[in-house]
Amino acid sequence: RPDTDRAGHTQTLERTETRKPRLWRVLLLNDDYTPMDFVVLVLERYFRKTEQDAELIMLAVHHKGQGVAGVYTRDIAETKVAQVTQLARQEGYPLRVLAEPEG
Ligand code: TYC
Repeated sequence: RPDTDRAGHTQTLERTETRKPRLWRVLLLNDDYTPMDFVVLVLERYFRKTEQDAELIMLAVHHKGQGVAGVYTRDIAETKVAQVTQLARQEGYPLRVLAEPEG
């Protein structure tokens, strides 16, 4: 917004617009083979859930088919998907984890 000071010089008030990044949900999908304890460990270690929350989320996924492990910016969400998928495969489990944009 231009304005003039006492000397008649144009002053410009600078405004920096910041936009919030789109957030991505990291989803856990149910399957018949991944052990419940492994899913709880993943929720604690990669999604910083308490043991109680991790158990509730794991059971919700087990019963409903899928559930939200956490919500992050895109890079963080994709990194979590890659890390958890790698660990699950290393252990021989078919656990599916994916990221989807929110909103
Ligand atoms: N259904 C699995 C079992 O009975 C447990 C499980 C829960 C697997 C959540 C995947 O995302 C998952 N061992």
